[in-house]
Amino acid sequence: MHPWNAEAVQRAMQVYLVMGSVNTKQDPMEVLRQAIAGGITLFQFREKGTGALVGEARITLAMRLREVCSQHGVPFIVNDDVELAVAVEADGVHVGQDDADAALVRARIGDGRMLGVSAHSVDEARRALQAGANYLGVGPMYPTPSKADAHAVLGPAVVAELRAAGIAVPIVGIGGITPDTTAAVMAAGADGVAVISAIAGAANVCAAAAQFAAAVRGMQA
Ligand code: 3NM
Repeated sequence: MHPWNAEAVQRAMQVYLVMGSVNTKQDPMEVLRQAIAGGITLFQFREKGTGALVGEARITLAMRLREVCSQHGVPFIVNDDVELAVAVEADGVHVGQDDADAALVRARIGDGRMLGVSAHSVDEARRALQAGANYLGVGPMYPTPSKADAHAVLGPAVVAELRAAGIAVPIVGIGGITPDTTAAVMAAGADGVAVISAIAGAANVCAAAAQFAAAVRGMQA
């Protein structure tokens, strides 16, 4: 059976942690372990921005974080680097609109890995689905401190717009989301929330992840 059928992908979207070494003052391994203890459902390795690791150090960190995810049965996705994803046997790849062409990524990774694509409109969403995306990352929901080149804030309304246009694929909202705003993102039709700073930058990572998990589950039928 295909490991990433829509139901499995949808479940993985619920509390989707995105992190690289620049997103935390703590040891990323420990942050990931704490976040898993708190209930995250997927991890995306995103080693980007000022001060990001490169070369061997980046690959080594990816391998270590991948191992933690494997130990706990948490899907591991690599942001915007197909070769790294293949090298560390990641469960998938996520690409933005300015990254590699989604159809080429799908061709490279085959059907066994998850493909996530960022989309900001119905048009981008349709093209992503044609390229073979398993899920869409939609944002920014709110102003974000974590992405210098973020798109203008779209708000949860864009998720409702995608659903109204008949886009039924799993959607994860991203950008400035907190436990308090999670309900609004879910109510608009998202399957979960993708978060950097409110989890990776929290003093108590486990508690922060658990707050998101409770907020997401509170919104499920
Ligand atoms: N992508 P935080 S917003 C990586 O809108 C990323 O596509 C975004 O970090 C998008 O939870 C974003 O700290 C940063 O706001 C999310």
